[in-house]
Amino acid sequence: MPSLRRPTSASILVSLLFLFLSVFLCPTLADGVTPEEAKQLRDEVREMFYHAFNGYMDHAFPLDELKPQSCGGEDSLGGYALTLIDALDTLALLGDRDRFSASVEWISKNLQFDINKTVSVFETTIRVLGGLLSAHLIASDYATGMRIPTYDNQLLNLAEDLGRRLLPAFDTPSGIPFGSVNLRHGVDEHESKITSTAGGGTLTLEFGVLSRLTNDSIFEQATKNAVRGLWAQRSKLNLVGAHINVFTGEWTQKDAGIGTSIDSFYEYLLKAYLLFGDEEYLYIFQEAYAAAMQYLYNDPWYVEVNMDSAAVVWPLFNSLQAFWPGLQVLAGDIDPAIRTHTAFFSVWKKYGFTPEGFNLATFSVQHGQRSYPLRPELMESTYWLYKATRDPKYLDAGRDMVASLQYSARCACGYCHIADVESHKQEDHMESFFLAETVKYLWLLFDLAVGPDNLVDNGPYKYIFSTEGHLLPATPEISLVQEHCSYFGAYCNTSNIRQDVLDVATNPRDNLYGRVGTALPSNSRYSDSTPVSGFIKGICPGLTHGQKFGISYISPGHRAHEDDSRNQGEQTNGESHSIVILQSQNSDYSPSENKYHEKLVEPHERKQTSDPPQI
Ligand code: DMJ
Repeated sequence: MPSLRRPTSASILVSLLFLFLSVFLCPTLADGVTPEEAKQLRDEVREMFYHAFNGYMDHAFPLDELKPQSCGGEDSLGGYALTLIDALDTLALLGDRDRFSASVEWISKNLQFDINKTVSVFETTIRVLGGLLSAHLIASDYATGMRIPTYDNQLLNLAEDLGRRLLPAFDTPSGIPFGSVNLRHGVDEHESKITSTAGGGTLTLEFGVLSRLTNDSIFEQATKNAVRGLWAQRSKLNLVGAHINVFTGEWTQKDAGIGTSIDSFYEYLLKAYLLFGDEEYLYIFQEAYAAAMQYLYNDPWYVEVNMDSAAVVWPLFNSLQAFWPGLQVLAGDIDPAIRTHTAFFSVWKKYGFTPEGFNLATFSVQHGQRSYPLRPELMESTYWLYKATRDPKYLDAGRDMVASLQYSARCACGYCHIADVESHKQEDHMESFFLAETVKYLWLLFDLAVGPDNLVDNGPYKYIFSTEGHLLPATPEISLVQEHCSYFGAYCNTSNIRQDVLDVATNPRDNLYGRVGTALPSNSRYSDSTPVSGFIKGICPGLTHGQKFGISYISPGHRAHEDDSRNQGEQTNGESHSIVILQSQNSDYSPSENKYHEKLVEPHERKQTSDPPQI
């Protein structure tokens, strides 16, 4: 029986002392992250980066990846200093001019892709091609503050060479690429014809940027065909499966979900639109996103269902799903993002890490999916939600993640995979994405809290993150004027556009960034009389903040409210969320006929209408 004795004065004194100590001496233990602590955490994350980066450079380089426990290295992808390439733009983001330029110089002199290696098209694209392109765009541009004076497009040349070596993979009847290709000999005779949806549908950003930098549309076209090929095989419910035969178009794995094998397919639909302004991607994203929210979302979790029947097949959280709330922030769908992040973070809190699989029926770690291979997805969503809401609880979450990594994953020469989230047993491996993404998003989170002074949050361009966390800037060269003209039809109509805008718009050498950019191509349908330009997106009067800066999600039921707010002028919450305007779901899209695409990109049609179309 518990004692009911009255407290003695000694015990009261002890309690008061404890209270004093906890309030005045350790404020951060019980409270949220203070600004001073955010600074310390940012610096701690920077130190984490260097512990791992130096460990890689000292013990593994030029092999692909570090074995952080045994302080060795391994060639896990193609044998071309993968971790260094993947870490390049993080070095630049951290302002490490010396290591950034030394690394660019080494890669320029030593890297070559004429090797007899069969590599994953997806991994090579997101890690190597993306890493090279991002570093090229930083190293070649004064505005980034990290320009390398001696740099002469070496990384772009390497990227182009690599891109051409990957192209044979796209030579399939469906346009969906083979999963692997030999960098010297093309596709192996016995190569598997089965590709994952993420593998075939997460190439558009890197290949699109490559096309725009090299003025060769072949890369962009190949990856767009791949997306069209995948989307053409969607089910009646607008769901896609996990694996597909690239010759027959038949799904060999029909489980639809937002995680494993599919995740970044959704991500690149939206981001390709945001970076390139190509509305075909937006349209597909809207349909795919609406279906995901209808059939996969089980507030606040997501399940996997059969793509035809929507019957639940796997009531599982898998750690790759954790990017989704971040994507929802970009899509402006914040409320479900907040709830889902809270749920996903509760799994992290329970174990100190997220296991690869967590069973939602038993609320326990899924058998065989017990590891945490240093994945970045939860950090990524935490950064985006903090950026959108400035709710300090996301800083607290980030602090917990840093604490787990420092306490349980840090090892002799870097950070170790966690083999089992319950025992925290370490494994001797460090994926290159730890430096490309995991640490990058944590650093950005705390830097944002300190008052951002970094390339992404305070730099010269809007940046889109690739799925590997690589920074792809919306420069005039990449976000071509021509594509963004389509915004003209989406949100503005001729009577809405101020005359001064028209005057400026007729001079294609001016652009959103106030510097000379891409001139309209001579064959452009806008090059003669049509006075439109990319920056019209930001200038039509009466647009909401979200409409000016991106896209934002509103359900059809909220349409009236959105119209009201447009009439009442801009309503900002201080942050530039993107807005997806969700369109009616009965589409007549047919990739083979490409009817819908033509409808979307034909601005002349829409220019005539007085109201913004309901897209
Ligand atoms: C990374 O290579 C990318 O984020 C990819 O989209 C998913 N897998 C890893 C990180 O978990």
